[in-house]
Order: sequence, then C-alpha cells, then structure tokens
Amino acid sequence: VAGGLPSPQPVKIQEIKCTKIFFNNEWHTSSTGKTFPTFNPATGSKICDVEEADQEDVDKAVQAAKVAKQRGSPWQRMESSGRGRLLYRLADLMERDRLLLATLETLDTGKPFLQSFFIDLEGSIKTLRYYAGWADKVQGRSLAIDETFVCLTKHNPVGVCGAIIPWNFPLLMLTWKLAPALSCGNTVVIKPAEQTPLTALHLGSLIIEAGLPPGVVNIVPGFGPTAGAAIASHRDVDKVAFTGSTEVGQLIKEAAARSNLKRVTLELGGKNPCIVFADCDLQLAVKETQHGAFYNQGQCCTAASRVYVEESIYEEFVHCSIESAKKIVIGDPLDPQTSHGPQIDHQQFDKIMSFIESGKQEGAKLEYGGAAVGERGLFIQPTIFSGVKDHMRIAKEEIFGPVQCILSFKSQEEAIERANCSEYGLVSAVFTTSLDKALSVSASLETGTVWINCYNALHAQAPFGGYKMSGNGRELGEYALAEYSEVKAVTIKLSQTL
Ligand code: TXE
Repeated sequence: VAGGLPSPQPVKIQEIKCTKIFFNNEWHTSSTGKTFPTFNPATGSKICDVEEADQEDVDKAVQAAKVAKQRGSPWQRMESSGRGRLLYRLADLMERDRLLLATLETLDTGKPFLQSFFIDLEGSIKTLRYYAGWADKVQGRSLAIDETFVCLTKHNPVGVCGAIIPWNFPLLMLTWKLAPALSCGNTVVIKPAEQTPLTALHLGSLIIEAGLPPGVVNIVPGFGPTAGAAIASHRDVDKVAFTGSTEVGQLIKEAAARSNLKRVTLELGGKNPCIVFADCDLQLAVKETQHGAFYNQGQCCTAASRVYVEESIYEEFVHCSIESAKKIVIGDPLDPQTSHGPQIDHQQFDKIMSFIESGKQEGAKLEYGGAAVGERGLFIQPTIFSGVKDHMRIAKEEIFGPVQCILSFKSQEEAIERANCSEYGLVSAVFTTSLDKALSVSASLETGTVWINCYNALHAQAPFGGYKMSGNGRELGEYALAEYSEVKAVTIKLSQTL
C-alpha cells in the first residue's frame, strides 16, 4: 500500500488478442505465412506467436501511411486541435488499459511489474498528453527581411515516419516517437523489437478505438535485417527514428543515404559517467548511482556504468554501495515485491557474463554479485566492481547489464577529462552540494543530458539525446517537434518596405 492506495496488481491474461500485422486500421497475416514466437524471459516459456512482417508487409504498411498523409486526406485536412484531441483520447485509453499494458510489458521484457506500471506506462501516457497539447501550437514565424520582402515560415509534417524500437522500454520508446510525429501531423510505421512486440500491438487496437483515420499509425512486428531494414531503405519513408545499438544506427544511416536521404534521428548507446565529489550527500549519491546502474537490470542506454568517486570518500562509497545492493530483491517480475528481473535473452545474458569475466581477468575487484542466479534462466546478480581502470573493457564498452563500475579520481579536472574520454556522450551526472561546482562541471561534460544530484530524471518536457556516437537529434520536449517538421519559408515581394 502506497500513500493509502492499494498497490496495482498484474491482471490475469487468458489470451493475447493482438498478434497480427497492423495497417489501415486492420489486422493482417504475413505475406510469407511466417510467424515468430515471443518468450517470457523470466520463465523461458513461449507467450504466443506473432505474425512476422517482411519487406512485402512493410511495403503495404508504408503505402497505407503514404495514402493517409496525402493532400486532401482526412488526416491532412484535420484541424490541428483535432489531432490533439485524438492524442488525448489515445492517452486516456492507455490509462484505462494501464494494468493490462503493464502486465504485457512485464511478461514480454521481464521488467518488474511496478516499474512497468509506474515508469513505462506513466511515461508513455504523459508523453502522449504533452504532445497532444502541442498539436495546435506548432507554428511558424514572420521574419524580418532585407529589402521589400516579407517572409513567413510554416511548419509542415515530414510525411511517413518510420520508428524502429528496442526491447528495453518497448512502449515508452514507441510513444517518444509516435506522440511528436502525430502531433506534427505525420503518419507512422512502427517496427517493435522482435523480443517485445506485445504492447505495441495492443496499442494498435487503441488506435482504432481512439478513432485515428486508417493508415495514420501502422505496426509491423518482425526482425531487424528484414522488416527494420525495409523501413530504413524504403523510398517512401521520409524519416526514420531509431533507438538501439550503435552498429545498427550506422546501418540505418547508411541505408537512408543510399535510398532517398530520408532524415534520420538516432538514440544509441552510452557509457555514462557519474562524478561523485567528496562534498556530496553520500547516501543520495550511493542510492542514485546504484539505481542508475541497476535499473531495468542495467538494460538502459542511460545506465550509470562509470562512477568516478573522489579519493577521500572512495572506500566509504564502495562499502555503502555494497550494503545497498544487498537490499535488491531478485525474483518473479510479476511479484510486486521484486525489484530485479531477468535479462532479455540468452544473447544479452552471455554478453554480460563475458563482460563480468573480463573485469575479473583485467584485474578489477569483484566486490559483490558477479554470478547468474539459479541453474536455468536469465537472472544475473547485481554486480559491483571497484578498482576499475579506464582502459578495462568494462570501463569502455556498453555492457547493458547490471554491472556497476566504481573508479576513483583525485582532481576535478582529471574527473572531467576521464568522463569525456569516450566515444559516447549520452548522459552524465554530478553529485556535489556546491552549486558552483555542479554548474561548472556540467558545462564541461560532453553529453546531451547532465543530471545534478539525481539520475534518470527523464521528463516529457526536457529534450533527450546524445553527443558523439550516442546519436543524432533529440527526442522529447519542444526540441523533438523540429525532428518531425519540415520548415517552409514563404517569401512575398511587396512594392515598398513596410
Ligand atoms: O540491438 P539492435 P540488440 C545496445 C545494447 C545491446 C546491443 C545489442 O548495448 O547489448 O545494443 O542489442 C532493429 N535494420 N542497445 O541486438 O539490433 C531490431 O529489430 C533496421 C542499446 O537488441 O540495435 C530492434 O527493433 N533495424 C539500446 C532494434 O533495431 C534493425 C537498446 C534494436 O535492436 C536492424 C537496445 C537492421 N539491420 C540495444 N537490425 C538503447 N539505446 O537503449 C536490428 N534492427
């Protein structure tokens, strides 16, 4: 019981209803006749089979999206406040089905149920409402111009927007793309990750119920090299938004360049530094950095994977971090007591275990965890390494698992230098009680987000995205509207200067 209210509980799901390809507000079987299974990573058992979209199905979905955005179509002619109303309605339907969607998300990803409910669903619903409010506020300007001209700018939709989604936050990453795209009047073709298609498909049923015109939102469950690649290289897709690995991000940009130079926004990996100064609130820093490292089993692009701690408090920080890790409850993700679930699949599990091995081999000190839990299954203990050095693989590469690396530093300048010494630049954090220090260090960090005395503080109103190889463009906030708009300058010649 939280705040006097009963804690939300997962619902019993008898049958998964939405398992087909979704376009034109209808459900379709795949053109190849193929399906693929989706598994519960907590048990290894199959949840259901899903229709597998391939190139031909993507073509049909893109065609539907293209027709839906055409001049004179209901969507194109709809007034902007009407688009806003549809987004509000979609948010209300998501709220109505919140328990079901949170349960589906937990079944498919293995993330603890209360996290699905309070983070993924909360964030998705808020994002839809935030962009619903923007729909009738997307506007151009009247510009000061040389000579006898007047220039007006207008923000138009880009057109058909592809969205390729990862498995770590399936519904949240989807709404981060869907909401601004619709707010600006685009149409969308979404490919959920092959590991986690279920919440995206349920959304399809809500799209119909909300009353969006056919073809505005289309969903093609399938694999990366087939359905995903078909979107990235499609000549009728005008923009693609991708969240996933840096390697695939590079493939998507290449495919965009080779096809029609579609616009690309990328949200890729991270190796995110936290700088913990001796004058910080130690308990707060321990709590936030650890939560940052282990949240969602470490499967976050924002994972706090390099924690630099000032030498004088290093030992105490490591000790407190170990004590804090002991309180983490590993178990059935559907049990509301659980705070740590399984990794998503065998491939990720093996990759993480090999990183843990490399940390030991390269001489880091394993302070806590480091092993799989149980004989079978995909659970890994929260793992803490101290004595980590910058050259070690665990300090350089994205692990995407529950591994916290704690390093020590002597001076502020050294900490900044080492924090910036990465090909990634997604997020960073600073822990200090000195406002002056917090602001000067944050000004020097080469990351798209800097959190001060907090972590994973993501909000629909604030932009999110990376410097360097962490990506291009920004999601969320007013900034994301620019990623989903074309700007048209209309210049008028007058007979005299105004
Ligand atoms: O990612 P992929 P994977 C990182 C993390 C993880 C690693 C590999 O380090 O360990 O990536 O994970 C689709 N054309 N992140 O293999 O393959 C794919 O179907 C078009 C960070 O799962 O990048 C899925 O929908 N699309 C990350 C999506 O891309 C393709 C989240 C992501 O999968 C494609 C996930 C192709 N050729 C992994 N190949 C983050 N930034 O949060 C695959 N896809």
